[in-house]
Amino acid sequence: MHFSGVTAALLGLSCAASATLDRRTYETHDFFALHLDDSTPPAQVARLLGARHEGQIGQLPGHHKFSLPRSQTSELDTLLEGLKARRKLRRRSGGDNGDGEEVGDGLDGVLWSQKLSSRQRLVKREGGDPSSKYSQISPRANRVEDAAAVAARKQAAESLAITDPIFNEQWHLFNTAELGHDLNVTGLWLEGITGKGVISAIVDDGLDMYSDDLKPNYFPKPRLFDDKHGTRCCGEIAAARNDVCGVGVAYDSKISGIRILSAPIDDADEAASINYAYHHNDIYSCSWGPPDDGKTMDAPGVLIQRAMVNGVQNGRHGKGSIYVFAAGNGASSDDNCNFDGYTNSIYSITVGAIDREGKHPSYAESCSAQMVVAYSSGSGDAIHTTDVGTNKCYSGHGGTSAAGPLAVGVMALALSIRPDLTWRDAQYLFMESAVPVNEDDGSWQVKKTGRKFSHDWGYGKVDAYTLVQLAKTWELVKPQAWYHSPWLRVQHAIPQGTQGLASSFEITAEALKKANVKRLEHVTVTMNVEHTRRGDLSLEMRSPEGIVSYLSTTRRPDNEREGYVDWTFMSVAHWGESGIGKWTVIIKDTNVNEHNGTFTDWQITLWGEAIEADNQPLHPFPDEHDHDHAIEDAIVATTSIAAGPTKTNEPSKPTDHIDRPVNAKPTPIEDASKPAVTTGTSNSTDTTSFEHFLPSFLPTFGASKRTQAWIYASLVLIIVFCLGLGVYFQIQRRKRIRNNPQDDYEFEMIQDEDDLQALTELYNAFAGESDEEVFSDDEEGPYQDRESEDGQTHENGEHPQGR
Ligand SMILES: *C1O[C@H](CO)[C@@H](O)[C@H](O)[C@H]1NC(C)=O
Ligand SMILES: *[C@@H]1O[C@H](CO)[C@@H](O)[C@H](O)[C@H]1NC(C)=O
Ligand SMILES: *[C@@H]1O[C@H](CO)[C@@H](O)[C@H](O)[C@H]1NC(C)=O
Repeated sequence: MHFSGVTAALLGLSCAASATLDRRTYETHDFFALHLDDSTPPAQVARLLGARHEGQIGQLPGHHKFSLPRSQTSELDTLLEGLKARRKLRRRSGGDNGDGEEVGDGLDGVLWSQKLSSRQRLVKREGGDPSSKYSQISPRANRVEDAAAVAARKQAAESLAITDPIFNEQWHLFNTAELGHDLNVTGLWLEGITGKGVISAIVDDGLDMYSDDLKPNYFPKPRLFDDKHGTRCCGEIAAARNDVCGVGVAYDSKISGIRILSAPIDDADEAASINYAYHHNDIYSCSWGPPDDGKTMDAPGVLIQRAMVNGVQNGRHGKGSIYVFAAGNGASSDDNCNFDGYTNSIYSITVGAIDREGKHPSYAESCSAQMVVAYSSGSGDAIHTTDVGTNKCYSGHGGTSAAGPLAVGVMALALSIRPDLTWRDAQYLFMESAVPVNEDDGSWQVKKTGRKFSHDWGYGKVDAYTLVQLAKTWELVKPQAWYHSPWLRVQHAIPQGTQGLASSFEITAEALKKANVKRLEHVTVTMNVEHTRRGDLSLEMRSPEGIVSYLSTTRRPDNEREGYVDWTFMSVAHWGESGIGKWTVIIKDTNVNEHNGTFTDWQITLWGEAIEADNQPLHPFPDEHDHDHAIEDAIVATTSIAAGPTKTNEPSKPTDHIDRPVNAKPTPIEDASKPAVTTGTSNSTDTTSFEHFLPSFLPTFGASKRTQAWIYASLVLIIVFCLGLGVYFQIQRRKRIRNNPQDDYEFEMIQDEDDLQALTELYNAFAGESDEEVFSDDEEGPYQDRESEDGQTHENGEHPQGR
């Protein structure tokens, strides 16, 4: 597996490629994704559309990628519009199960469609280059080491035969200066718990297979010039115990690299990546996300959301893939991890940062979705780990990027002794074992269970020893159950200033029992707010138990002229509560200015552990229509103007928490002021907008206003769709006659060095399967997961320029 192996690999690639390669890129082609029902073969659809079937999308059953030459863009757009319109129609006439009318043209089995686009949407949560602000460390020279601790570390290293040259610099593993500020992991190693048999996938910019520190624990992928970030993250998790650099937290565990950050990719590539080899990869370490600029509010698309649900439901043979995400580095730009659809997903474990002196680093974002913190840069030091190069180390790894992989390493240790833990057990273990820090900084709320939660620290810092001891005897939790409230209608202007607009909903014991929910885990709130400046808004949620989640905070850079559109916020702060009683959300517009808005409606979902494990179904895959609702169907929520505590945006420093509520008894919202709007649950108060929906000369069919609306909208859609499809097939027919199939990019050959280079990256980059094969001389063997292989290439549309 050295140089000759790699050469052979490249040759192998180019040979294999001559048969399957086509350099279809976004420059020459459009790509689209379809979800097909079981009875609709993708080949048939491809034939019908004159498109090329590019293959199944990762592990998503029934989801396929297709391509068409760029010259047919407008026809493709027409087609996709038509498919959408027709599904809308069927949903209305026959419900979600698609029992509506069929057109019978062979496309009735298309359940979902989306045009794909290739872009570089995600950023690393650390500048990968040495000029990064997280790497600019002015080392503190005057740290005083504790003699007894130094002796204890020496003894541990000797017992464990650790001779790695920078082990003594790895304060995050054993801190001899700030005692207790480390992962507390050496006791586990002494018990022989080192991560054997567990594989962590680093979803990043690739990693360096030539590093002598990673090679022993590594599923090979060729190295690329910008793969420093992934390499450093890998080193933290699984750097080998040898004479190179330091050791990883789980130094006998394995790592694999899934490369997504080096070039533009589309949602299908990303979906495939996070399900890649998902029976083998146990943990997916993700130190990236949408830009942390304090103005981006971005969530993964439906395809990626589905892949995540697919991962937790089917990965690891049904135990569930464990996704760990870095919380984000945007705190100094007022960013908050609830504006990021990856970190605020219930399927991910969000890890923030704490520095070696126990302080909250200025970059580290806070939010109600943050579960724990782990060590990273700050107070004049950073994480010391492996770097790109055969024997190269790095002492400036930082940002929340560096914190996430430490939590991954700890979970790898736990899984090595308890491979049966589910994705939710992993979350419980982090939460139950986390150690609260800086408990008097005013950021902590105490729950009835005695457990404490802080938006800055989550449930506390990760302690490897405590977590793994707990894992040893951990009783697996019952399946996940959930309760969705109805949509709750507010439709009221948001006052400016310190007063907020409060809206409440009562959840009864019966409702939760009926939903099979025993106790809470995550709580999500989806909401619609219209506002002319999003950054002015802040949102808090109060549980029946009086625990407050700050779901969103004000953001100075966020000038977006819209409020929250079907955005789902998440909180882990209510974990363990019963959920029974009144839930209140309070939205505020604390910037008194010309920008104002209206709180339209909201929906709350309580996720938790099932009462009865039997008969609890899995949650359906997310759908683009999950939040569809007519405002008339929303029940009118109890709404009032409330004073109440405010967390707008305070920089995340412990000293900034003085005016934060600490275990404060909740301000009685109703008492705070007079009720401003309606109280009650009537649902027919405001139908005037619909009275005038139809011009009077049109027949009403004696149906209700809403039904009339559906009927007319449906008719329009049918007409549009039929026209569109007609045009499309007409054009297709002409194309097929005109085009010689040989010209259709089926077998474009590699022209030169540059193409070969691009090819290598292409195969390596996006969960490509083929390189596993060519590297199979590795003694660990390649992944054996061949179940869903379909020989597809993972096209990423990247342009080799500038690399
Ligand atoms: C909503 O309206 C319908 C029909 O007007 C009525 O039967 C139902 O009880 C109402 N629901 C509520 C919650 O008031
Ligand atoms: C760290 O682990 C040891 C066992 O090795 C345990 O006794 C100790 O309490 C832990 N230290 C802290 C600070 O939690
Ligand atoms: C916002 O302000 C404008 C101008 O002062 C006013 O006309 C409008 O009614 C306000 N809208 C809301 C929702 O408060």
